[in-house]
Amino acid sequence: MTETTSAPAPAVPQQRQIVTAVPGPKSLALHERRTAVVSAGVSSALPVYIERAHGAVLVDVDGNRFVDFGGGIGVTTVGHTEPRVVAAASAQLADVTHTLFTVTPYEEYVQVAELLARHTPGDWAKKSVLVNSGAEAVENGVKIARKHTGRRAVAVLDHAYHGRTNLTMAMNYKAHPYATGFGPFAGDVYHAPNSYPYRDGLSGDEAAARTIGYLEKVVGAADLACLVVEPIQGEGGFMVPADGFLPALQRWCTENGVVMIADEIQSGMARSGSYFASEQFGWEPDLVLSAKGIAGGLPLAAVTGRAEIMDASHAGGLGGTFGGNPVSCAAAVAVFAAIEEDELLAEARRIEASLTAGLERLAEKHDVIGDVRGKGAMIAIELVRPGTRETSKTPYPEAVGELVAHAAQHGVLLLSAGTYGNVLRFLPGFAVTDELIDDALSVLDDGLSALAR
Ligand code: PLZ
Repeated sequence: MTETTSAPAPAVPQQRQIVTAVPGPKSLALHERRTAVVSAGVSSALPVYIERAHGAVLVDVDGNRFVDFGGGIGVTTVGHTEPRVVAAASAQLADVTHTLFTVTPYEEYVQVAELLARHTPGDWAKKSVLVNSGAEAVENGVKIARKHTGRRAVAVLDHAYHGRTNLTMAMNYKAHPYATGFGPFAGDVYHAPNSYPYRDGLSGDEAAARTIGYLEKVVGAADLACLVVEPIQGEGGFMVPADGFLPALQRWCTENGVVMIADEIQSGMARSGSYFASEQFGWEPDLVLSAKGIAGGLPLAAVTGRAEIMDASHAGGLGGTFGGNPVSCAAAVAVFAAIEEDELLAEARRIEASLTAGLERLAEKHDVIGDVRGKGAMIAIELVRPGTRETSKTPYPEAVGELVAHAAQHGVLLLSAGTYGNVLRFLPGFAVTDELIDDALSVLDDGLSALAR
């Protein structure tokens, strides 16, 4: 709806409150209109239509308030409608909305590249290209690595998720729902074993040896352009790799002239408690991919890395109409400033401490919680069938479905994840207080008790 006046938006109380059925009547009416005109291929996890959002809370058209543990899948890390982000983007919108950097450039793009050079891991000269989406960053990272190495093959890890474009569909682990029926797919993509301590029990060195063994035998280092890895796998289920796994892979890549790329699209931009999660594993990637949280909700993504690799492309080889849009860039500059001013890395660690302590308490009580894992504001539980926690660890996806639905009915927005659909993930923005976390965990506790019945 178009607002013609600029009356201040009403405050959004930072508490959950459910006043209608979920979805409510206005959401149901909108859903009917949507179903007539929006492709059935686009689904919605929770079809409540959101009218306003601030901090940690979403308000739907029926006046229900949800405490948001999804953040639009890890995007609104600095909080919904963060005032500095809104102000910077609004001012930029009025100054210059678009020119296309590859036609006539502007300072905000350069500022974002400077900030990325400063905050991505590694103490070397770095350059960036800005694009629109995570998948586009992955595509460009692969293009750049291929151009730099003159090699063809791309390797990824089992349980990975990298996007929905043609190349990235081939890079994902799960066929369904991402790829089924959408082929033919890009070739020369190889899926190597990952590190999944909860299920493989391997040390970092053992897991790395297994991955490297696969790459050497099945792909051959001489043909491998890049290895693309999420330091903490996102859609796959928040697998935190065993210590030493990522640095061992980087060493092997460096020795073999392979570009190692960190897909930090979900784990980056302060979410994990450091600017980029790679740092926490002692990994300094050749290239880093950012998106999601970088611009506080506006579309922006980046490939950043070693200057000599980033400069491999001929002039004109990289670009795109909307890549590095000035409004998104201005928002990103404000996001970086908010991270510094509000010491948000410490906030991410606070959230990690509250969430993991609370979830571990729930795990003592409910034996369907097989594992509690993650870093910063990126924490998950993996659910296993009753009585299998000490034995087969049999995935329990139905529990995740029931818990997500239970939470939504009580005003808590949670997301599922996991190759087996049995992971419940928490991706809150930093505006979530310890009180809101405890409150959400009490809702989850009730949901877990209801499962057992
Ligand atoms: N790499 C690690 O998490 C996006 C997908 C939402 P885009 N994850 C959320 C959906 O169902 O489409 C993601 C990611 C990692 C790449 C991507 C892709 O980023 O901005 O969605 O293209």
